Amino acid sequence: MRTWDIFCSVVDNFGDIGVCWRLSRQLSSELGQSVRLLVDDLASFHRLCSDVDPARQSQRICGVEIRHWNRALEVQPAEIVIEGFGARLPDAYIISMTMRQPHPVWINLEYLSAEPWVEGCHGLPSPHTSLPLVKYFFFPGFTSATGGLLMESGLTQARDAFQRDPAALAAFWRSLDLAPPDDKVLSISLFCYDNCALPALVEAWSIHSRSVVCIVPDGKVLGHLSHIVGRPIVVGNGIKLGRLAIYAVPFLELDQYDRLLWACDFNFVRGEDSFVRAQLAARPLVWQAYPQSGGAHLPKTFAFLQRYTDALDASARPAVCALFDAWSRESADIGKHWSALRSHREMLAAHASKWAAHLGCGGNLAVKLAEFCENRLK
Ligand code: TRH
Repeated sequence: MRTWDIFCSVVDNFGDIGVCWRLSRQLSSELGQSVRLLVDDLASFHRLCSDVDPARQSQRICGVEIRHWNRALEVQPAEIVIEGFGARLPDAYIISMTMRQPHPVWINLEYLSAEPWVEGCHGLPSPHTSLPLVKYFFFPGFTSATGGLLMESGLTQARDAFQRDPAALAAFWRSLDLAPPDDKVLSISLFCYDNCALPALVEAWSIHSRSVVCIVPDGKVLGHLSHIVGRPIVVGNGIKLGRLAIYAVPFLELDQYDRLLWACDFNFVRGEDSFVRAQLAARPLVWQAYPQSGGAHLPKTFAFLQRYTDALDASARPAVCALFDAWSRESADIGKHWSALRSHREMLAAHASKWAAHLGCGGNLAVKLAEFCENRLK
């Protein structure tokens, strides 16, 4: 067993803490590691995990020691130090790392990308400019030459059992205060950044050939949706617009959000963690990458699409690519691309299952990370 410090700085969203918490839980509960998770924003963490008490400096949940990372933080470095997404470690902590023998293995856990260059950069060392420390870049990814993806054990079984169990599904919908959608209704979850294509998408859903129910966890998008439909949409209520019903639900706990992805026919996701979880949900998805200036997020989107559609029947490929493209570029043409998908629905559902099964081929991130660090500590 090794000791780990995982530093997480919550920037302006939930992906950083979502990933760091998932990783911490898995290292502790499945790999028996001693994990300390240092988080600078416990209030955001609380939204994903209600057991977290934002007022406490130190607490233990699921075997993980959680510390509030504030100015007062004084801790001795662990054997393995993870910098989640470039979270800048305190200077005093870095100095203490030089005093520990052997020096801790220092990892920068990077953002996920399907781009091919990731394979060449994964695992590269970066010696500190003035101290006898080396930082390694650890890249999540989709191939065995990368760090793989976070996947807790038992995930597939839990997901399959849930998706095959009408009683579990019905109980889940009822837990959201919603009636379980019948087979004729297309259920969609929506989690996205501001997107100028949203009005056109809402319109397409409102005239869809089947009734559509769209579930929206609490967030900024509710304001945009309210503006589009001209009525306030707040948590706990819903509105109807033609064939579309929109329901706002609370921001769900991490594991409940998984269930939402498992329960819906189609998921709109964003960023990094919801994107991976939607793939693991074995349901068709549309992804909005974290928008970057100058469209730097677009190559990320296309690199993923290339992998995702590679094994998809050629007849459905253009429709999927066009929909991703329209959503990523925030195009008002999205409605026609949404409609074009209709004839491929069954094929897409089957493909989503195959893709989810294939995701394991790149390896399990927590296991690979632990091996990587162990090899450097020996
Ligand atoms: O919140 P995000 O936009 O996070 C992003 C990305 O990580 C991006 O790479 C980073 O640069 C930026 O933050 C700063 O999207 P993401 O990655 O999908 O994270 C959302 C997390 O919130 C994920 O762990 C799932 C979780 N979640 C819930 O627990 N409940 C919910 O109801 C919803 C909608 C999400």
